[in-house]
Amino acid sequence: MAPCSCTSLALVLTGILSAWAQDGCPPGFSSNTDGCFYVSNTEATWAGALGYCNIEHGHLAYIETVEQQTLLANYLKQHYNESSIHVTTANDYHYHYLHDLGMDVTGHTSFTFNVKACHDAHIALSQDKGVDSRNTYEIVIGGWSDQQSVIRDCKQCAHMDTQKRIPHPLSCSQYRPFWVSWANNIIRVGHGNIVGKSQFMMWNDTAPHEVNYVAVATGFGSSGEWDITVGNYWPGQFWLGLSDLAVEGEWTWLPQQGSLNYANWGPNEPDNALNREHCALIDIHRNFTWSDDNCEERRNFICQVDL
Ligand SMILES: [Ca+2]
Ligand SMILES: [Ca+2]
Repeated sequence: MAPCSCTSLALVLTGILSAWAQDGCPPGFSSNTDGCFYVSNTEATWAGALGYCNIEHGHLAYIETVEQQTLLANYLKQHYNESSIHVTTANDYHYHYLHDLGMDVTGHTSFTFNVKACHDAHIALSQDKGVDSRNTYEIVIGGWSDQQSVIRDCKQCAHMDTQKRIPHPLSCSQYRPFWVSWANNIIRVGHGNIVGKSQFMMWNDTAPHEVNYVAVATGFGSSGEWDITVGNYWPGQFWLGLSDLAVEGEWTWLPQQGSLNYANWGPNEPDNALNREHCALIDIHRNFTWSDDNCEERRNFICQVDL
């Protein structure tokens, strides 16, 4: 049995819980003094998110004062939680289920991890418990002597995506950070611990299966140490109703067409990177500051219904 130290942490609650009741709001919305709010744990393009909010006769959230910024940031802090476990895997290609180690991925669509292994870090995303079943995605990072990474549509099956251009993604002596996501039936793998950033493999499964179990393994000459974390929001960046689509650099709250009297942009934002960033989001990973981003990217979002 591999050693396991299991910890669970919830971010500090600093909010004004009593400000959020359920008065007169659509199902799933919480109310505060500014209206009803819905925080998505799914993701959509900016236009898609706006459409979702419109169905509830609302709009993407406005943050027009420092008080509104504080209230929304506190709400996100209160509802964001993550848990972490440590896993040791031997050189035996034996899969260790996170579920058996106290980590449940049900309802999640991603996780992040730091792994120390010379090569051959394997991750299985399975519908049922049993990586030998057909309903398993198998991800290999740093296989083939740490020269190649792949996504397979079952254990040891055909390669659906291959990445050979990043030699030595793993290290025998250092932990390396990665993320894996299966949101919207798209299997994605990236560097770093911010889900959605620095992606290096992707497979859009046209005949997808659910992911209810995650397991990790090493083998083929390598053992491994893993620190694995799941959080409830993916990717933790939330579209706001703020855009400069109409006139570059003129940020406007839509559809109200209010001008920007208060802003909480992060460092060097908005930067209109690649001339393609015309929609604004609030970022849980950047101290709840705002960034401009590509409107076509899929992000979490916050809907607001005015009472
Ligand atoms: Ca822009
Ligand atoms: Ca930007």
